[in-house]
Amino acid sequence: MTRTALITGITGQDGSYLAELLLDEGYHVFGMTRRSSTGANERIAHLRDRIELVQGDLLDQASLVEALRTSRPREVYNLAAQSFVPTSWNQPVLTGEFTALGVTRLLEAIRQVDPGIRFYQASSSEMFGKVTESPQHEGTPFHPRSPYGVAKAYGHFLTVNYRESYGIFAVSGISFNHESPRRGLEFVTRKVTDGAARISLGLATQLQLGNLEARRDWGFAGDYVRAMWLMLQRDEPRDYVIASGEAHTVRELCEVAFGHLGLDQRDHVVQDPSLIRPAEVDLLLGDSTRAREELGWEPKVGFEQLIRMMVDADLARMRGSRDGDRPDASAYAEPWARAGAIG
Ligand code: F7E
Repeated sequence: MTRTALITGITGQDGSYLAELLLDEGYHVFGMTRRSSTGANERIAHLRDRIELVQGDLLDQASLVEALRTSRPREVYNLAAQSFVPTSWNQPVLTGEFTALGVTRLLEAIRQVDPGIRFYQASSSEMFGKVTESPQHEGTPFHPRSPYGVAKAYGHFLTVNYRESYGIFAVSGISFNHESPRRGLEFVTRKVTDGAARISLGLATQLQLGNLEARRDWGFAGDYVRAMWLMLQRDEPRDYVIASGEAHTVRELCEVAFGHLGLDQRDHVVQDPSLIRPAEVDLLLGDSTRAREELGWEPKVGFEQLIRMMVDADLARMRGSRDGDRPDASAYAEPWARAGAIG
């Protein structure tokens, strides 16, 4: 019998990779999308004839019930959120509505339509925030440092609570930063790989960044969606940390990206104080022993390989556009990568 899954946030980076994985596994894939006048569906354009889209919005309870009734999924992956940390200071209430209360609405809809649905909540290492120990694992206390981190902590605990209260197969995957050529341009990895490629082509000379000393545990999004899927295939629901187990500074990220193009980041990267966050997460480093042992999961793409892959993709995209009519590569920045996307 064909298994059916519903993905919220299917137009985002993770949604598109997860849809590919589930299609490969033989699933019937539904994606929930919000109505928008621009319809930013580029990341799933290549899948459009293989997936079904249903309209729904995490802000609208009735639309979630309807999306579940239409798709009748066995598994629901909640990947939708306001996911950009700096925006969460400008729009803290909206962030809470999508990223925190949206989880309640979706779980309530599941309870109403079919409590047998298996539910994956995309939780975040941002919940650890000002870390009390390193590396961070499933038992490490949370101290979120942004309205986004706080909202994710709510979503995490609500997922645990609905499992404990109602016996729903609901799991929280605590993913550390995960990147790819499909990452939005506002996130630091993609900003750096895009900036380095642009500079190497003579389209820019400088790249303005915030805190270069922040350390993150960066992995490849394509590896992380496999862990999400594996979590819902277990006999018992349990929460897992998904991480590479390696931390690098933003400066090191710049060194790898610029170095791959034969450039020295010191000649191009400048610090812009306006990009420093009101409260920073200085270090995130994950311990995914539980996922490795119980799910048999391990990441396949390492940090340097990931960054080089992203630089190559940005360069290819810009070269492709340069060979065309338009001389300005920025005109070809993929629309989803323009700042402000939710997903
Ligand atoms: O920042 C520093 C910045 O925006 C990483 C989201 O997917 O992962 C992501 O959240 C670090 C921070 O990701 C710039 O201060 C320096 O320390 O790429 P980011 P994030 O905030 O860690 C977690 C796991 C999520 O759940 C989130 O949804 O890089 N940084 N200069 C900069 N960051 C940005 N964006 N831009 C800069 O110019």
